[in-house]
Amino acid sequence: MTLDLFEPDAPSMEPLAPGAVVLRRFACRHDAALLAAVQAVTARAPFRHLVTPGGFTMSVAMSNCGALGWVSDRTGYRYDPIDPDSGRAWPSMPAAFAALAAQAAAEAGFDGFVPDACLVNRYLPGTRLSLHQDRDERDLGQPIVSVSLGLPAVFQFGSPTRSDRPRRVPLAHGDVVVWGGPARLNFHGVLPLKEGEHPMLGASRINLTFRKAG
Ligand code: MD3
Ligand code: FE
Repeated sequence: MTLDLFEPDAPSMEPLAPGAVVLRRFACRHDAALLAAVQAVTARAPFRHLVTPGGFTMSVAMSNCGALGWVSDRTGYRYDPIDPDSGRAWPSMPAAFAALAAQAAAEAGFDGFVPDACLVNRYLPGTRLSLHQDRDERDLGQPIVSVSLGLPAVFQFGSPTRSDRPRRVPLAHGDVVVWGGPARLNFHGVLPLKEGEHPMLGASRINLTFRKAG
């Protein structure tokens, strides 16, 4: 039996709420492969700032891979098989992405998770994501797996009611969170990213969210 005290960089599991668990550092040993895959995806589907139905330009820059991609414009939010910027299908989901997402979901008790959409979010210092629910997916019984890479961020984790004050959860490079069950419709967001320098990602944070959208 090895005590955590002797292995501060080892992965660990931290329950957040019923249906939500943080797998600390779960993706660290795959970070180089994941970042190479992000480069390949965003070379074909470059990061862009989407506009909300209300007419605001999002500060997060986004791309997608997989059969479906999440998009927003003046007409609303949707999952679309076509990248509206290129008129072509989104890049396919890299094998390393799908494998990591399925392993993390299984670790959290969701066996057989097969994502068909991966939203790639890029944060630079000052970028934030305001409190929202993820409810555009067809089957809300399916979990969402999120992978944080690069600079640390403060995640806001609320309840299914917008007015409840959210908790602050720090998320660092390699942390993976699985959200499902009773936590699936909880409000959440990301506070403005602080300045900093990450050895692999410089002054940026990348978040991957894996979904079974269709
Ligand atoms: C909690 N992204 O893309 S991932 C998003 O860091 C999004 O880029 C954030 O929220 C980011 O929609 C946070 C964590 C996350 C994703 C889905 C959830 C938390 C969730 C669904 C339900 C509850
Ligand atoms: Fe979200």
